[in-house]
Amino acid sequence: MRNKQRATITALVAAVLIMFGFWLLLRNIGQSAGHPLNTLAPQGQQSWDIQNLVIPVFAVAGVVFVLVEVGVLWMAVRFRRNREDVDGVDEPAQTHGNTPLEIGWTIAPAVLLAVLAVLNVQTLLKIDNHQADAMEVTVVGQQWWWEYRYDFDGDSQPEIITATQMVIPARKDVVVKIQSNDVIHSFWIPALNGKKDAVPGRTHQLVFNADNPGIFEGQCTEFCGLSHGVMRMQVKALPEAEFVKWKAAMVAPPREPSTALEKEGQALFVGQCARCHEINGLTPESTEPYTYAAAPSANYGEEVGSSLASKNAPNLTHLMMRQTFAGNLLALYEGDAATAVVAIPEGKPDTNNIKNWLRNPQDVKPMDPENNQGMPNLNLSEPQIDALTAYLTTLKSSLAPPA
Ligand code: HEC
Ligand SMILES: [Cu+2]
Repeated sequence: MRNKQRATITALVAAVLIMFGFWLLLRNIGQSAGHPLNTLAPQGQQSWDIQNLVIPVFAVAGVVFVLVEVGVLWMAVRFRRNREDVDGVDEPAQTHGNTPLEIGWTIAPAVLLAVLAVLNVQTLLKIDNHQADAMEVTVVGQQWWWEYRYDFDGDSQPEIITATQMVIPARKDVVVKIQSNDVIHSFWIPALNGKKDAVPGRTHQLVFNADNPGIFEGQCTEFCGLSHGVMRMQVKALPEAEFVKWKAAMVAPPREPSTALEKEGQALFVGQCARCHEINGLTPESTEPYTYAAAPSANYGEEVGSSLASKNAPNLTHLMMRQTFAGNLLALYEGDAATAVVAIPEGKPDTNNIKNWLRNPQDVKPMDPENNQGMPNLNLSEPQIDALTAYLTTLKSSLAPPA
């Protein structure tokens, strides 16, 4: 009799604890504020499709889990051997060899899994669906930042190359073609879709369709070396008219430097930075700015055709058209301007962040430039850093309103 009471209490306590665990897990459903990588806060068609699969599957699995765990604990306590029990006399009734029971607990899980499999395959097919005329963006993972190439006319020469912040129109299908330049990365914007690996030599596809304009955070989710943990990215979804504005601004050349300091910075850039960074049309090698090597590309300093530019570093043509840099670690603008959902960012450039980066990039982010991974410390003097920063902050579309 003692066992029976103990078993009931144990089972009740277990049930309460398990429910509490589920509550801890699920209380963030739908909350994106303060949880930028919450997988349970969909903001796009595909992530809703996934959510609509996850919740019922989790509910079914949860019920099974609670029944099994509570049952196991209840039985373990209820049918314990008591100290005064006599072996062979006080044993509980044995159910070994109960055929209906065994057939039952074989068939029930099989049926359950078959139903879940059908739902899974349905969802997998659904999230790959897209409009035939959907916009395409090629995403290239690199150690440790993401590059985006937009080829609107389909001639495999992208018209726009940018980094870190991917810009798309909201409420439209966008087909994302994922590649890698070095090792395996994984592209993951949880608010919009699941994750897909970026594998060298392969192209993997995801479809995005953001419910509303907004900025959605992401993180590389395949261990890719030193700075994997800070290899972040963003998707900025704009209202369609704003996206058209962004596109026009991005294909226009950047503003010309005007002050003496900006011109000095440009000259320094040509001498020190252009061997890695492309600025469309700036150096002779980049008069054909879009002959971008297909992944996997050459290493730094290695000759690419007639060009010495490795093009293995972020394209900086329209640096100030993005709102963050260095793998989304640093803001390019002060205050709210860094997160405003606009086609052409406006506001005060965060020159401190840019200067900190130029002073020593490896202070900001661990990198290994000796092995062609990341940006070296160029030991720039403070006046050089000032000039370069003045020049970098001009790198915004000539269509942008003057600062
Ligand atoms: C040896 C190649 C190399 C040289 C030379 C180099 N960089 Fe870089 N730079 C990189 C790489 C690689 C990154 C990407 C680092 C990351 O975020 O992981 C980068 C990132 C940057 C970024 C951030 C871009 C973004 O969108 O995230 C800026 C700005 C930048 N470099 C400016 C400069 C300037 C200015 C110079 C010249 C003084 C320079 N770089 C010289 C390789 C180089
Ligand atoms: Cu990565």
